[in-house]
Amino acid sequence: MKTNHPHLLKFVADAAALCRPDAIHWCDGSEEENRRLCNQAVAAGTFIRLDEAKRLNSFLVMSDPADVARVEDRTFVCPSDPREAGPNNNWRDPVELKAAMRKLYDGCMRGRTMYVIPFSMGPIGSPIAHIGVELTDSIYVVVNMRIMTRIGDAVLKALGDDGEFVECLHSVGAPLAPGQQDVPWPCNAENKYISHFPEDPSIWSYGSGYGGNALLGKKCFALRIASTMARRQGWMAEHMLILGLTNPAGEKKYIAAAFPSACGKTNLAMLEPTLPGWKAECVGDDICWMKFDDSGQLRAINPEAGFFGVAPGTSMKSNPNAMRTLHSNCIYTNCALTPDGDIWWEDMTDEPPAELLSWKREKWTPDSGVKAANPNARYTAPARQCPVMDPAWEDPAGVPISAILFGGRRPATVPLCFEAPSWQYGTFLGTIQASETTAAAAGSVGVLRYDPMAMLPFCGYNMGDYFAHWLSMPGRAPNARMPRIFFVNWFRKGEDGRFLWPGFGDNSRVLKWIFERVDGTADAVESPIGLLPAPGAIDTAGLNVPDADMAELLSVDAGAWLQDLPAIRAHYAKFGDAIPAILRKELDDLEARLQAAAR
Ligand code: OXD
Ligand code: MN
Repeated sequence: MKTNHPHLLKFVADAAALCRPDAIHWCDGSEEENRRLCNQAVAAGTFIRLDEAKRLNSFLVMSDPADVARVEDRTFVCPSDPREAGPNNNWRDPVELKAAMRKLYDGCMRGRTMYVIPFSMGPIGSPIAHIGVELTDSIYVVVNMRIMTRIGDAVLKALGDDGEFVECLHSVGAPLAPGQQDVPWPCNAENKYISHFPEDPSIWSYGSGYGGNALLGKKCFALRIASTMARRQGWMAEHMLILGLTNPAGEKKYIAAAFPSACGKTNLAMLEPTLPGWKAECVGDDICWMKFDDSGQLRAINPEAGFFGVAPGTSMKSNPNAMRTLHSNCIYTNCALTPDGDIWWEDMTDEPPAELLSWKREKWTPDSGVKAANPNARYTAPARQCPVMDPAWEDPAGVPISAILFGGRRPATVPLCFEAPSWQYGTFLGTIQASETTAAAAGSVGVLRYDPMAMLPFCGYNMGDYFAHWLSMPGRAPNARMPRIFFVNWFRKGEDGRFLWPGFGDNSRVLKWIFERVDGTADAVESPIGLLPAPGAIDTAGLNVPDADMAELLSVDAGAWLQDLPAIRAHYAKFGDAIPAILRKELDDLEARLQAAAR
């Protein structure tokens, strides 16, 4: 046995007694182990090995069509008191839910192996990192966790005999009778549960093998459970990318940005600035943990070690650095297969291949009239392969954060960028962040949904209390220096339906303004919603955006904002008394300023 950790040994023994796997395997995280598991998954028909010359050591997996996205309606947050979970979460009584789930787990790993995955969220040993242990009956989960986190013996060593860890139990919920032939993607589509017990803390996931439902380090631990730990301990667990930006003089600042799912976080995290002399480097594309250092500076780590990126739409045009990350050692989920053993997804190339095997394992041609890849198809890629990783991305001390960005997909109303004059108002802006929904979660696409701080599906407690936690942060450390807060919207459209802003690498122009605002060298003008870039303050040299579009991008239509207010008030009303009074006052003040401007 590699550990004497009594709590860990009991966790494994109890889970084994309940789930009754045929075997237990403690993952060491080695290359050899990974190779063996991938070969096993190929033999089982779960993984398809891609052409080695094109994508070395890489595999395609096609899931059950009933298991392709996070299932928010089957996601439960279960503190003893439902008020703690808040209206943003599905609450179940923890005692009752555990009893119901124990029945499902009873014998659920028969005919399978239970893998024990010790994992670290964040560089092993970092004061900002935390450890979890996931038990799973899915090889897909092991192989993906190995890319997305740091797993194996080194983590067990860091845990020692009494280190704290989050218990994560996962099963696809598909036991095998003796001699029963397995299917390529076992799952239990009718009985999915993604359950969080913050008071333990533990995560119990059942029935789904898909990404965010099954790779429990990601949304379940690093956001839902970690947000409850962060609240208690005075730090922040956020749904944010982290990037480092260096100006032509060689000065560097780190920026974190919270955008709802599939709003281009990965593209921004790996952006190639179009502005000469500016450099952007990636620390992380999805999750950001921030703690104060002794000087009161908020420092951030990316708790993950890989990217679980949305594949469709990723191309040499939209995100060349993501494409350059995908040469080897990746897992592709629900992408299409080319006849020569490569993968493809919509918009990867201008011209689709003449023939493909679709993610549904059906013959596909451009005339098929359906998508070749699932809209939520994913690549799992080691972060270290990304050519623009920041030199400090694995620094255990984290990187100092100078600015936080909020944003979403807003075809109208919200300008290209503006700044909050205070942490309090910036927090308020985060609470009223909204975006059009996308395919990252099951449900309808293209509907405006309020997604405060991009955390609506990921906050592990009452969001009203989460807002209060944000407001409390400046008081959580002596000499706290809070990052400046900005709001951005790359998705503004003209009346003719065209995007007004080119986006992608040109977003560096907005980042430059933000960088210089933090430095105190860029100009801004006051408006009812915050500080807008002064005319000419955004560097548009060499950019082909007509002046009229630029003016529209940087204008505030008070009437349009006023039209949003009833929806914002309805959004606040859902949280009742939990909304801090300070934020209600910010909303009233905003309304008064907008009314004055509209007069
Ligand atoms: C993700 C998401 O998968 O936010 O990152 O849905
Ligand atoms: Mn995300």
